[in-house]
Amino acid sequence: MDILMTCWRFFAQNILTQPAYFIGLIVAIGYILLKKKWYDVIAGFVKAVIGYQILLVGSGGLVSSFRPVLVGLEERFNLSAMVIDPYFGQNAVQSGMADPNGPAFIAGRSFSSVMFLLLFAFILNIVLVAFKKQTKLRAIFTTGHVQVQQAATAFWLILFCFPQLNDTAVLAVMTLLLGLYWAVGSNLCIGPTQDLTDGAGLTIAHQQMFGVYCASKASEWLAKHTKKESKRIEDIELPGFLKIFNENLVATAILMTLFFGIILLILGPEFLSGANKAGTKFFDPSKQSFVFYIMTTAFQFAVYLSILQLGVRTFVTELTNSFQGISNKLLKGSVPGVDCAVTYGFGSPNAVTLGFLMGAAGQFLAIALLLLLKSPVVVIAGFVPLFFDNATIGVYANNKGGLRAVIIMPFISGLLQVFGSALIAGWVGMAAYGGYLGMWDWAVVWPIMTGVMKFLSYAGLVIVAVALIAIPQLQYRAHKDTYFMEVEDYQACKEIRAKQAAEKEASRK
Ligand code: ASC
Repeated sequence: MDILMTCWRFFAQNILTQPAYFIGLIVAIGYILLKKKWYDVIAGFVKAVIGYQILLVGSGGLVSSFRPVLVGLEERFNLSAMVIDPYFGQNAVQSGMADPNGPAFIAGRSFSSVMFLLLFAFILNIVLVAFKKQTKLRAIFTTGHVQVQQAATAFWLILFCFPQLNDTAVLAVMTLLLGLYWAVGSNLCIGPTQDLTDGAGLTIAHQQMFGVYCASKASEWLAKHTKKESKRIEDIELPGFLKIFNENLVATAILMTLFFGIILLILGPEFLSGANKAGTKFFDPSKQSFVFYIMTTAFQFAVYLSILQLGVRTFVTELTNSFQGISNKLLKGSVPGVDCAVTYGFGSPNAVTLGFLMGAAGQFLAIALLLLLKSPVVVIAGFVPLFFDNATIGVYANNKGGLRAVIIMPFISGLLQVFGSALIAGWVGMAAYGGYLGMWDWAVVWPIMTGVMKFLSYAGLVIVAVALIAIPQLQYRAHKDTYFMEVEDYQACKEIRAKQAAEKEASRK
């Protein structure tokens, strides 16, 4: 037993929660099943791991180049409030557990069984997909780092609803709810993702899966029900000098220079060169002029975005090719669920930037409203929801509804992230510990689930679980003939659906 535990812990720590190695392992297993030569297996593993590591450099760079802005806004406006960010959320849960005077349902608890949760949820995920004829679930979740963050928040929310549960019972409820959420959410995004990537054979497994689905559907609806067509960003030919915005690097750099420029100018050179609470020197006037500092910071955004896309390109081809081995031999008709940043390698890169900016507009407006309305919980924007939710929603919105949808959907998402997080974190008492996860699903879907379970107790738990189980069944009902074909043979699925749509259109006329 001890040896088994040690092995599991080793696997969980080094692979399951490290998406780079997890994806690498999946690629290697896929190639082995496809009976590739040993050196091709090694090459595939290396490319997948390095590709993912490049993606991490890109996303890490984006986070750090944005830090002065968030730190600055927080201090300048004298906000002492809750940061919405997965890492702050995780810290808040830990502080709550460690605080003897904290809420009774969480104080003194410990959640040491997170590794078991990941194991059970992983097994549950595989079983649900293995029985896909019955469950209609087709996706395997591979992004362990977000599972750990979500487990921490779910632990708090579930104990808030069911404070009487002992450790084993909590683990059982979490396995059920999180396992279902992961399987159902990533399955929901298969359709929109196949459409976006033209059949790359993957889906997203992250923290805004329901958000992406809703935004895709709403964008589709908008495109169908408005007279004036809105083109996809990549199809818009800008006139005159605006042509330069067709080039992604130029567009990102210029938009970001304006955005950063305004905020960094408001903060001012003194503040950024050390006259802040922590004394952090973001900018060194003896080495660089302030104008060039602003330009460098803004341009870095375009730099890291390009790095991130390079990483995606490096590993996605390997993953798509090798997963054939798994989906043909081990888990028939399944797709891997990957980090949302993978979608930035598809569609228009300008949708990433614009989605982020519109999401930021929504969040900043919502925060201003909280301040004006003297809300007891004030939210501070965190970079991860601000960028990774809204840019992702922007990419999907653009694909289904063009530029107009990219302006609307991430903006609404920004509002929801702030208001939803303020409500739930205030209610369950997490706000007092300075952080909440804050990503779309955790600002919208989980608060609803929490509400149902808090008010209806165990009946609520059953309702939530049944609702989650019903979602893939409803998806299947909508496209019985092509539902499984969507992952098994996307091109054929696309043709059939196009034909059906044309027939429907003709009969309407
Ligand atoms: C998250 C989280 C990250 C980022 C990353 C985006 O939710 O915890 O580190 O998003 O996965 O690529």
